[in-house]
Amino acid sequence: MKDIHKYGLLLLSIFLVGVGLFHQEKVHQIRVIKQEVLKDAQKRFFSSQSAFDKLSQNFYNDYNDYLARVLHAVQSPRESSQPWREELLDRLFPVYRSVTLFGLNQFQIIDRSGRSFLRFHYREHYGDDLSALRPSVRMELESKRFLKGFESGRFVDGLRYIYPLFYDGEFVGSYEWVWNHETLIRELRRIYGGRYAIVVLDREMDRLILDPELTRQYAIFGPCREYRYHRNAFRLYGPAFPTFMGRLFEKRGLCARLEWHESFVVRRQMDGNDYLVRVVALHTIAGTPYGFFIDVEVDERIAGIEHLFYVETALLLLVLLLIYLLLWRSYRDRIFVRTLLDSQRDIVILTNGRRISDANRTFLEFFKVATLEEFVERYECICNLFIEAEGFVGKTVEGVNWLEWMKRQGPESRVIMFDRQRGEERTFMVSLNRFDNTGLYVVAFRDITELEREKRHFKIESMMDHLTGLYNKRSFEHYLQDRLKDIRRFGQRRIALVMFDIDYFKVINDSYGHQRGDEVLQRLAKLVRNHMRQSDFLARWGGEEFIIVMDGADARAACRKAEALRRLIAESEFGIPEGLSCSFGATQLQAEDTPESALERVDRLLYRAKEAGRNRVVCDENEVDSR
Ligand code: GH3
Ligand code: MG
Ligand code: MG
Repeated sequence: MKDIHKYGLLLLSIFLVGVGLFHQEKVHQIRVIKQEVLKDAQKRFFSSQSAFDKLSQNFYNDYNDYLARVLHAVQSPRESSQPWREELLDRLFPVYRSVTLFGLNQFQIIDRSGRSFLRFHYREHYGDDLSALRPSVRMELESKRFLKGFESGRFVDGLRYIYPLFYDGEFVGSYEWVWNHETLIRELRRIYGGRYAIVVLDREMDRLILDPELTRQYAIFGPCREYRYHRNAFRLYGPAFPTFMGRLFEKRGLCARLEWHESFVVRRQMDGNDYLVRVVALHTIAGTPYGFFIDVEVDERIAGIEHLFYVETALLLLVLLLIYLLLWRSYRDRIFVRTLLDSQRDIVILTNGRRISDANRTFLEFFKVATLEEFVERYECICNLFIEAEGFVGKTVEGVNWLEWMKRQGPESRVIMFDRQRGEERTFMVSLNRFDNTGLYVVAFRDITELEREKRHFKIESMMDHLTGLYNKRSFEHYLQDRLKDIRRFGQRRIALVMFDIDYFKVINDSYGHQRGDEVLQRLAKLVRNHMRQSDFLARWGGEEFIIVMDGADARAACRKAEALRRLIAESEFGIPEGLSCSFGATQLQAEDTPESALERVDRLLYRAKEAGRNRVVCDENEVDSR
């Protein structure tokens, strides 16, 4: 009966497991999406550089040999380098100018010792030792290969391409192009749209910038303390952008996460929007941390998944609640039915006539068993406990199973079973109700023992005369009828009828009162009864008239018996001075007699006795005068 709690716990576990699975699925999907969008951001960032690659490559194809020749020439000891600088400027400035239209920010030629030979973007400034300042220049001197990557410089920070120059197979120097952050972001926005930023480690910048004053012009503080934007790149977005980025980054220690210097994606909710913040780690040419490329996009996919998770969870909860409600209702119904059954005083079982499927508490109590299983083990079928008796249904009736028989018999079937509690047989009235179409019946056994007893009692009561304790007129009539039937059925049987009436009883009543009259009637009844045989039937016919049916007596014997009674009465004491006498009529019953004819005859004889003076017996053939 604690089932409902078990089901509740089960449903709760299902819910928790379900939510766990949904959550796991959600986390997995979000992880996949984050990986995808991060890859996507990286791809965007690097594929947007292809235009710069192409420009650099074209320049390399067109001018590499020329530049190599010039560098070779200027580095021979006899030559003065200044005229060569002039020539390079003259010849390449238009090319440099056209590339700056595409966003190139720096073009510089470096000699084989790592010194700046010519800056197109700052022509007056040359000859300084770059290898001491920038690791990329040192790397170039060692590797003598094409290098590409980020690096901070003293004028420009950004994406740097370094091309080696060879003359006759001999390394003579290199040249580099730098595309600054603004250019990169412009290109990204041109291709993809969206909001991007590049932040650079503060220490990377400060270390190299020529003039501290330039630092302030050149960079402003980024979203986190150690990072800066380039002012020009940041100009693209207007003054609201750094505030927006700052607010995005101030939440949940995002700045701390930058310290790991790894790419990642986070989701941030701000101002009612879900943002995906994609952070791609950027490295310098030397492989050291440079900064980050940040791509901010309004998220819909992850929000959709989160939404789906809540919908799934809510649906699961709803379904489980519904199931619980249904279970609870059916549990309530079951409890109700069980309580109803157990509160019955009838024995109620569910059976197909052989096996009991269910039983109520009264059943268990009556048979003194703890469980139905115990009963089945001990007795198998309830019908094994039916006591065979006339008029009662037994285990089988005329070869038919008891239940079958009761179905045919209708509602009046009765059985007797032994009550182990009270140690007596009890009578039951059985009612059947079809349970389903599998042959199961709800069978109720109503204990009618008390009812039967009462019925019997009332029957007896209705047959007796209260005052004298003799049978009454009704009983007598039944009895007479039976006796007459016996005569007809069995032929010559001798049965006689004697009727007697108190003489002058009215006078007794009148003289001593009704009470005394009653006492006289009682005394007379007792007296006569005590002188009757066992087989004689004595009844009060009415008033002060009595009647006797004498088994085995013919007219003569009846006559004799009546005379004996008359004398006995006349000689007995009744508490009244004058004593008592009765007049008698006696006759033998005939085969053709009806109750009416027999009574009429005996009544006539009694009347004759009265007529003749009372206190006498008048018999069928001859009158006996007793006086
Ligand atoms: P008879 O010799 O002709 O039979 O005279 P009787 O007075 O006995 O006859 P009757 O039929 O005139 O009177 C019968 C009386 O019996 C009348 C009635 O009051 C009385 N009686 C009938 N039943 C009872 C009874 O139960 N108790 C008492 N005390 N009197 C009864
Ligand atoms: Mg009388
Ligand atoms: Mg009378």
